[in-house]
Amino acid sequence: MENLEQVHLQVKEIFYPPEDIKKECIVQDYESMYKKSIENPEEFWSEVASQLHWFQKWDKVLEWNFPYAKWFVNGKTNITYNCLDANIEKGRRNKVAYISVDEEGNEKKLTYGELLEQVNRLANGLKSLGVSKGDRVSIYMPNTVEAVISMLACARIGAIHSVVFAGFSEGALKLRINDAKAKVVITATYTKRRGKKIPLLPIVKEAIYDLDFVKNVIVWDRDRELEESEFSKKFVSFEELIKTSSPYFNPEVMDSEDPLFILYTSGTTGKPKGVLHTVGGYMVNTYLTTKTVFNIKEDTVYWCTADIGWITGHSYIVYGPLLNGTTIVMMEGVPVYPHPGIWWEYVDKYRVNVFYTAPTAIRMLMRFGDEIPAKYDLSSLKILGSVGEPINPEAWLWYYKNIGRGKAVVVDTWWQTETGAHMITTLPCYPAKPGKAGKPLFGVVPDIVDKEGNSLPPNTIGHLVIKKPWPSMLRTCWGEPERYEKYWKEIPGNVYSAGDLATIDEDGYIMILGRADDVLSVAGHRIGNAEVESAIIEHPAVAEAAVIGKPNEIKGESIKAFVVLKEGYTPSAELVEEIKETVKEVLGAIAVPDEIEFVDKLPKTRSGKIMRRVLRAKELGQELGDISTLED
Ligand code: 6R9
Repeated sequence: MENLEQVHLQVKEIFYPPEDIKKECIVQDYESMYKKSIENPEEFWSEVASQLHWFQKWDKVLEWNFPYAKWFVNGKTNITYNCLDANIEKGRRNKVAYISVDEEGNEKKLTYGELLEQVNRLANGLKSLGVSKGDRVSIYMPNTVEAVISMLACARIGAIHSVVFAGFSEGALKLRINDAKAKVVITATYTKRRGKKIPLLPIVKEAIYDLDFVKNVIVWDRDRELEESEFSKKFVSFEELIKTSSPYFNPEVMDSEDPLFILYTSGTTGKPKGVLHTVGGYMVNTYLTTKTVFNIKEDTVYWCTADIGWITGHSYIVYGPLLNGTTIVMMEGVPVYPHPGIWWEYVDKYRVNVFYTAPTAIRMLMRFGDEIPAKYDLSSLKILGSVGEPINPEAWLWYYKNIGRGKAVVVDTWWQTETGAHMITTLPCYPAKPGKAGKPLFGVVPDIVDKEGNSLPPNTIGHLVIKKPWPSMLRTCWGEPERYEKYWKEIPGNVYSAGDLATIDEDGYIMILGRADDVLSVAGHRIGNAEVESAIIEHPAVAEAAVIGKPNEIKGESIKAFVVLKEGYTPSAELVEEIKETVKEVLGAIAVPDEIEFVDKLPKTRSGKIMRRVLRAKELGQELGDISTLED
């Protein structure tokens, strides 16, 4: 199996949490708390959910009608009540909720009181445009607090938000707006990257020009550069809407199982899946995991470097930390601009205690040398999180030594868009093993199985499955229930199949090795092989394409495409550039292949399926494996 080399790379050392951190841990006794969550889930989850505000208490914790789950049945709440009003009731009105910074050191601070007011105003604004409960709103925004306000305003009125990463191009954006049939799109004139303005509004205009169901576009005119004439009945100003709407709004009473958001993620086909999360279970589990994994205290300063366009941004920049009343740093920009110490400069400046990032960023920053972080006072750090892809022991150790200075713990959190919240991770109260994510979180029952669903012995590579429903699980795929059911039917035994390969050791630590299916992980971003292939085929010269991932030191994987041209076309450097440009237009820069090779034909099965596995093995000089189904 691929990735086996990683198994041999593992560090044998075990890292115990420093005494002062261990003493402060919210969870002291993981084993007994975990045991309770499995043996007595009703009681366990009731206790957790009771720490939050409900307009009406649930009748039953779980109704499991395979493969459909209802959590906190008949409970009524609003997640924004818990994110905002409840914090104010607890005396946090003047506590800073967000410090939203850009690359140039410009910051915008918003207290819980101010955030509530802004959210209420935009909620009223959305209502005035005719948006109501159940309507979809697409959000295509920079990674700033304005994006958070947009998400919360939707949740406040019960509209379903669908955030689209602002790095996606108009093709990807259009597909998502169209699939969700969004009534309104919220966007900004631009986002900033490496000191440059990257326009967003023109992309939205192009994406929606023939989508009649989009009634309004709300535009945050960041530099007030738009002419009067650019606003119309359709295009409304974000700032005006906020300014002219009332600051009071009674949150919509939501059923626990009402939808909260859709987030599109890559699967094995060309079309991304609209993962749907609902209010109650997602709220309870993002609250609990943020609190216990990051050990949130009243004075914790927390920074997650993700983008709100991904699930990590949803659960751990917005909902989880707000539900815990935390002070949250968020940044617009890249980790190396204006200099490769910018993150550490901000950790130092804001005295960040919890820092949560991706292995690809760590590997990139490592390359600039140990002297860069050494210039800053990073002594405030207590917990260092990792997410998005396996963290190789080398990067783990660098993070631990050069950022945590041996005085902070590293938590490697495995989870997915579909799981909504952390599933497997080390907790700060028990020792970590570099390269291994750790043990299951509360209520999570994982197993490593073969394709037939048989449990495998320790240290054997198999498929990672989850055997019981959990509160923040996806409820369906938007408009495609059969794709949802596939997660539970892929492997026999009524288990959720994560699509990852993993092993478990004799101490119960799980190590994730990577995807088992045709999904790439490029710089921690999930990209479907088929998605890139369909984008390549949009180029008029291309007859067929196959895409594989190649190991890459920094990005985890890089994309290589094999392309068959149509009759009459000859390979050229210009064609390579044109094809790359096509992918950039259709999907966005993150999906552009690093390498394109022209070939005469692609290896296929007799039924005509492209065997990417064969291409990959050939490319990497590995054994071809079973090729008995190969056509010729
Ligand atoms: C949260 C997020 C999910 C896929 C997942 C796996 C990989 C995420 C990981 C990890 C190893 C970790 N993944 N965290 N692999 N160790 N700590 O990334 O969601 O974008 O849906 O990706 O990412 O392959 O299946 P998402």
